[in-house]
Amino acid sequence: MEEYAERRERGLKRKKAASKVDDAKKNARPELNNFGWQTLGYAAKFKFPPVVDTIQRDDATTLSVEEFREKYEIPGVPCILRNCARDWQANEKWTVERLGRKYRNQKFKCGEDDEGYSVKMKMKYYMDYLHNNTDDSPLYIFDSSFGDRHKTKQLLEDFTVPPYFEDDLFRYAEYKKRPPHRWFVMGPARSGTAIHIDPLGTSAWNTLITGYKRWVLIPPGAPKPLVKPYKHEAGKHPDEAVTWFTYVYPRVKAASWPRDYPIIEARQGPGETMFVPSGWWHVVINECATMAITQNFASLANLRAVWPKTVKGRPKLSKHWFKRLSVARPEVLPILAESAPIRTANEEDSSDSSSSSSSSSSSDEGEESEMEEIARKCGVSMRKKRRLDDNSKERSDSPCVNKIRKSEERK
Ligand SMILES: O=C(O)CCC(=O)C(=O)O
Ligand SMILES: [Fe+2]
Repeated sequence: MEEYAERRERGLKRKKAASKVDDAKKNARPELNNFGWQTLGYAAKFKFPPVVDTIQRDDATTLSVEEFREKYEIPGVPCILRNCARDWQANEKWTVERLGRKYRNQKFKCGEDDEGYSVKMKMKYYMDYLHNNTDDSPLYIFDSSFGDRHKTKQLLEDFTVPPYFEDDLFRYAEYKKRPPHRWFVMGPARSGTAIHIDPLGTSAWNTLITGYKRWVLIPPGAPKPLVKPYKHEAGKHPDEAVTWFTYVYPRVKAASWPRDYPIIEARQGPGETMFVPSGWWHVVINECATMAITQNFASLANLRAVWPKTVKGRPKLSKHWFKRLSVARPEVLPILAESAPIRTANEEDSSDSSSSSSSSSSSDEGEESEMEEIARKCGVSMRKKRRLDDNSKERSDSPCVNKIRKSEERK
């Protein structure tokens, strides 16, 4: 009798997990409702290509910050650093079993719905999914707010930012205003990240704690149509790593691949930290269940790329960041001025029409302060714009930009 009750209990729990997983799947990928999640049979058919590893590796116990800058960051050379994570508690704590148990009732983001809102799942249901799914391209936990939630922020104690990446210039922005910058990443075999360039010209580091990841990196400047699956290949999984490895990987390996864009391949193992420089295309697929931590950052080496993209894509943030940087790191102002996007005549306001050398010229609006002039040269205007009508509201306040911001989270 006892046994029957236990079996019944287990059966009910399974059913509940299955229904929670189903709900998340429906919200995250509604386009698969009719097509199905296992239609392509990848769980049985998808073969990881033979291991090729052409990335440079270096040892964090002997590589100085200055050497890292000279050798990798400034020239924009990807590398894998060993031993950055040697002392991390994550090495003991982040096993699938332990972490799955400790955070079993906490929700993690595993997708986004059509409106751009997070789709979340409790860890205990995701664990069931991680072990049992046979999906072509499984749901992937990619969570940027674990550090802000009371019950999951303890994860922050399990790792530290390696010294090479400490000088993140976005840290000068108010925490709530800065773009999402760190992600807890977990997923089963075949999950991964489709080919992309990280947002806002940032660079990234990605430390793997458990499992193995396959990476392909393609140099900046490679045209999008060259690195993405063709339309007829994309099917129902246009933005999935499995699709890339099925259709595009054979092309990047072929003799016809343009010499201008030599690819780098890597098989990242536990304890290894991948450095992805600004502007590099990259695609990642998990060979088995993996757990990783990744952060994006702005630095002296990539600021020339990050600043103009921030001014254009996040005007309000750029203004705030400019103010903070000019107090905390005034030495970067020449870099901002040098890399500021060129403004079209439409974007110039009347106060801009006077030449920069004649800052003494005054107008009805009053004189331009020295700081205002520097700001203008950096591509931001410190002057309050007069509101003409409702449409004059900052673009970044509109709901559709919120959506863009949300999807920016998935690097
Ligand atoms: O671990 C992954 O899936 C790759 C994530 C990524 O693109 C990154 O860390 O920049
Ligand atoms: Fe990325």
